[in-house]
Amino acid sequence: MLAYSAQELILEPFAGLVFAMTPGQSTQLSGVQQRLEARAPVESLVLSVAQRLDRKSDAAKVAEARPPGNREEGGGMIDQAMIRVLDGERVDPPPVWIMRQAGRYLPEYRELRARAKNFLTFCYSPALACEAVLQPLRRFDLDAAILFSDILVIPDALGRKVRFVEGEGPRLDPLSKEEIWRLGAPEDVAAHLAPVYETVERLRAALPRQTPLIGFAGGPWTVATYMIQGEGGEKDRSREVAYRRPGDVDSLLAVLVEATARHLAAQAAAGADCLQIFESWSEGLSETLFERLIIAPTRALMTRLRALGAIAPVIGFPRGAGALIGRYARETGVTALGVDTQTPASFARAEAPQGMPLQGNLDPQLLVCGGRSFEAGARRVVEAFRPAPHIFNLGHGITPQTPPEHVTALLKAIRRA
Ligand code: 1CP
Repeated sequence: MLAYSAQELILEPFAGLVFAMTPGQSTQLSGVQQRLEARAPVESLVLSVAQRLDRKSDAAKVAEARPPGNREEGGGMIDQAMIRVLDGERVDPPPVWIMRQAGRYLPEYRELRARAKNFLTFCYSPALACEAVLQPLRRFDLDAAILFSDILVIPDALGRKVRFVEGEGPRLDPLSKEEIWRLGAPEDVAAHLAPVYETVERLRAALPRQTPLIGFAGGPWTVATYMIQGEGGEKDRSREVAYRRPGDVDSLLAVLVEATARHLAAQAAAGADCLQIFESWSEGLSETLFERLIIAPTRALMTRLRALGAIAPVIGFPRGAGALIGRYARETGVTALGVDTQTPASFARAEAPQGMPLQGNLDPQLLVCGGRSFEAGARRVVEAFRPAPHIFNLGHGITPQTPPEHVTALLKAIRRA
């Protein structure tokens, strides 16, 4: 583990990139910096970074081989409807996946979960994690699979203690001021998370080619709130810390940007077809804080991800961002915008850049209820996003109370819309 001290840590906002560097770890990044200074062509920069980071060269090669919207393999085109939408095409009926589609609402998931010692062991067991991903796909005709993992594997990989309390959710030891400077090196997270990439590789081999695999990570601020408070929720404490100790929080975000970029790039290199950033705690921020804690770190994350050679489309999901979703959509560099339950589709369409793919946003509680009004609600969502390129989803994750047969009814309703 690498120890940061306040004197050693330099925050280097350079050409839109934010790097956390210590003298000991700066060799790799200073090479990038030198190339930028020498104004090397962007492609050669991307390739040289890619070649030096194991697996990344694969992603760079895919960049040349993959025509937009499709993967080419053995001379044949692989048509993935969701990837076509992410490339800007309107597809009718829209492709569908469901946030948290693997999980506690499925009895077979609960049975599988009981087999693992704890939740993180589950996430780091490729056989169990693959099974969790495939369970909802066996039941439902979904248009995408999502990796089974969690946003809190990043704090775990950075050396923080993460535990999942039955019925309560995740708990971490709140990060003290001093501990912010003693986190593990963000460059090392991919080694710790190797079992996750093995899961991605196995899934890509197991899934039908037309089913895209979604990789994911938490947004830097969302993960930071768990690390600062020890539990979820953009509660008052994280905001207070952001005001009182801006240097500490900005440093934490810089470490998370680097760690998350590497984690997402490794998922793409292992075979993830697209990526989602879950910024689940975007709510309750003033415009000034939103700019500092969400927009700037996400923009740095996107820049870094692309510099690492990952070309996969990225869905940004700033849940609770409200009136600020337009700034998020325009300024972070994400490919597509995830829209939460309370945001009207018409507002998202007006605020996002023309033609940006949108994802969302049926109320998960309506899916719990089922029945006629739910089917009409699902069709209304489809209509409301027209004519934008649209991926149908819930406005947040499916809840454990949802009867699985309501998902079957949902797919039917959308495909009749
Ligand atoms: O014991 C269990 O089974 C715990 C339930 C559970 C599951 C199924 C947790 C704990 N995480 C997961 C998997 C998970 N987490 C996935 C893959 C499953 C899928 O989507 O099919 C994903 C994408 C996540 C992402 C995640 N974890 C988010 C972002 C999405 C969201 O809901 O906003 C967040 C905030 C977390 C933290 C977390 N992990 C687990 C829970 C219950 C929570 C949320 C708790 C809270 O509200 O603070």
